[in-house]
Amino acid sequence: MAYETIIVEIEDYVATIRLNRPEALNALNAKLMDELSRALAEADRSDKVRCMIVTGSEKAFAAGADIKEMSEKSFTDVYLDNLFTGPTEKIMAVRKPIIAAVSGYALGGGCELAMLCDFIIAADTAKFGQPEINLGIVAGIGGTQRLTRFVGKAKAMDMNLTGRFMDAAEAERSGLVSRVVPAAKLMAEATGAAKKIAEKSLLATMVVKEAVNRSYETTLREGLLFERQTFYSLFATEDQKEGMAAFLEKREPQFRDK
Ligand code: CO8
Repeated sequence: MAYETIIVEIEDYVATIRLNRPEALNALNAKLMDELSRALAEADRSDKVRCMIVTGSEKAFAAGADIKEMSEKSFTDVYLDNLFTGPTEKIMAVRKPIIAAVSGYALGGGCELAMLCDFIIAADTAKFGQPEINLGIVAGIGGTQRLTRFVGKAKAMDMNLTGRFMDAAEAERSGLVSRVVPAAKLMAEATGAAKKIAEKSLLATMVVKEAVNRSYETTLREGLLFERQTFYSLFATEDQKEGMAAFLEKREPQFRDK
């Protein structure tokens, strides 16, 4: 499918989706959010894809929602349009793992988009922030909610109230990102991680995503019950037999997603 604001490449069961509005530091306009969410949904359905990467440019993952596009809108417009809600819900519904590979600015909606992915690998140049406060608004797709769960109240308040940026080292210390690598190695690192995930049983990687995300939505006891049921249920799969047999026979497993 042809897109105007993103570039999609599929190789070795990994779909890499690059945000591509260089003239606006990949600012998220309605078209980009629509195309991105459609591309992710399509990759989710494709049997050629087992893991996805969302990335931007060296200078910017995304510098936030498109301020030019938003500036003319009224309450009625954004409320009736459900600004970004549809695409956000679509991204949340993706069941295969998504890695955000972040270089440069990940601000406002850009930081929130990275957090909508399953984990973030950052270049040492990455800068995260929720500077909406400087525009007289607040975060709209997770900057006060997901960020608080990821980095804790103190830093989430600080970032949302002052609008300051967090560099890659602080983001790693705070639990916002899983790894930080030199900028030149970002895509190799993200692709390596995605290929590793793509080699596993898809059933198991999808269950991991569902179970970890469940931990944010429920109590520990309910989450543990959910985990236990999913653990048991994977014993009904051929991939469990194959994974364990391969270990015992000292060979690589051949998972068939069955
Ligand atoms: N929207 C539109 N255009 C942008 C944006 C943006 N968010 N960010 C940068 N641009 C454009 C600039 O206007 C500029 O265009 P031009 O060359 O035509 O003037 C071009 O990109 C390059 O930007 P700069 O010249 O500013 O580059 P600098 O290197 O000097 O600065 C910064 C980089 C610091 C990233 C700076 O561009 C900046 O502060 N950008 C805005 C960051 C921001 O405030 N982001 C939050 C936006 S609000 C938001 O995300 C709300 C999310 C709500 C979710 C949806 C609700 C449901």
